[in-house]
Amino acid sequence: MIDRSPAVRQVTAPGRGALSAIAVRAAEVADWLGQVFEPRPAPGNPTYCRLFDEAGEVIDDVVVLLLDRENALITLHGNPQLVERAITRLSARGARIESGSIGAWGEEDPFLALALELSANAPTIAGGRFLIEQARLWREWLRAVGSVPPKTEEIEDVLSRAPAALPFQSPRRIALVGAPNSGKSTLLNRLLGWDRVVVDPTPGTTRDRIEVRGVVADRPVIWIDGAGLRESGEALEREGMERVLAAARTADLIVHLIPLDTREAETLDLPDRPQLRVLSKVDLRNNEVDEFDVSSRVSGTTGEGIEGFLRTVAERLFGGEDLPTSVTPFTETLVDRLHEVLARRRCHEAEADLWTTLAAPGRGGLS
Ligand SMILES: Nc1nc2c(ncn2[C@@H]2O[C@H](COP(=O)(O)OP(=O)(O)O)[C@@H](O)[C@H]2O)c(=O)[nH]1
Ligand SMILES: [Mg+2]
Repeated sequence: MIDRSPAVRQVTAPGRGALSAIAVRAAEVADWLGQVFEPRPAPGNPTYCRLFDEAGEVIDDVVVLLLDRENALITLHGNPQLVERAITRLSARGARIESGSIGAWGEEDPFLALALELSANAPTIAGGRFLIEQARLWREWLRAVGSVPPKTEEIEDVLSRAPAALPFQSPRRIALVGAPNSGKSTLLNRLLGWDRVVVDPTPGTTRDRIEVRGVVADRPVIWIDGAGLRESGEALEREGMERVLAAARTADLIVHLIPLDTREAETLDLPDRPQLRVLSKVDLRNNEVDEFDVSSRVSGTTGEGIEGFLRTVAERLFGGEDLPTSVTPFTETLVDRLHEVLARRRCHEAEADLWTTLAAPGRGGLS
């Protein structure tokens, strides 16, 4: 006999991740969750809720998705202590704690299993919610495709959104480059919201290469900081410059900082990668600001221009800040599958089997 008493289990791998997911099963799960979450989760779209402890204190802001009348999925921040508190709280309300990872979820719904797996990379709840919503959109799209294959333009349209979602699978790498003292480390600390890197007026302070995870428009990114680039410099500094250039050669975006106080836009011999020229230290403003041909103007010291800078970065890397609300490929495999369909069409070959595999890819067939 199936045990119908409430049960809870962690579905993302235990340990560090930006987000975690907990599955809950109970008869009339919305009512059951309504005892500890506010507002009460509603069917349909994922609901933003707060989880309270016995004392009425907030444990975490979470997203609750009701999968059906009995099953719900809760996405919360990934801190293991929060996850433990949430599970303890639910078990105190009578839920059995089950073990096991995604398990059955993967067989029932490979898109949801994939979205959950990737949601551990999502740096914000909105990012996690986007992925879980994508699982539903893909399921619906593929159901419709089962009867009428989409037009080529529709597939191309879906593919055009891929840059908005692929960073959840592989975070984009952004290299901060510029002369020594151009304000790279100050900008990075500002972007991260804490003093991760040493800042000093002595040129050449940052020597080793630093790679650190950050967030741009709800997507995970990796910021790369290191030695400033200049002609002279001792051996140790030159070694540092080599490391920065090596990272820049494979970066998805190079951010070239040109400090306002140098009074001349330097030309650096940078690797041939997508590039943004950014004027830095704009708080030292004078009348010459408009002489520079740049995409953004920032001050790491005052924070001026940071929002515009992040918007520009999001446009270059993701096609904009907004997370798409229609079906979007969120893994390379999904992109490849759709390209295969288009290739078959060009050769006038049958494509039905590709859609069948896409709709029922089996465990791990999508990642
Ligand atoms: N006024 C002003 N000073 C800045 C700004 N950014 C950095 N600095 C100063 O410039 C010096 C070098 O900054 P740092 O971030 O270490 O530059 P890096 O060598 O490119 O990493 C330090 O003295 C910083 O305080 C800024 O936006 N405005
Ligand atoms: Mg530095």
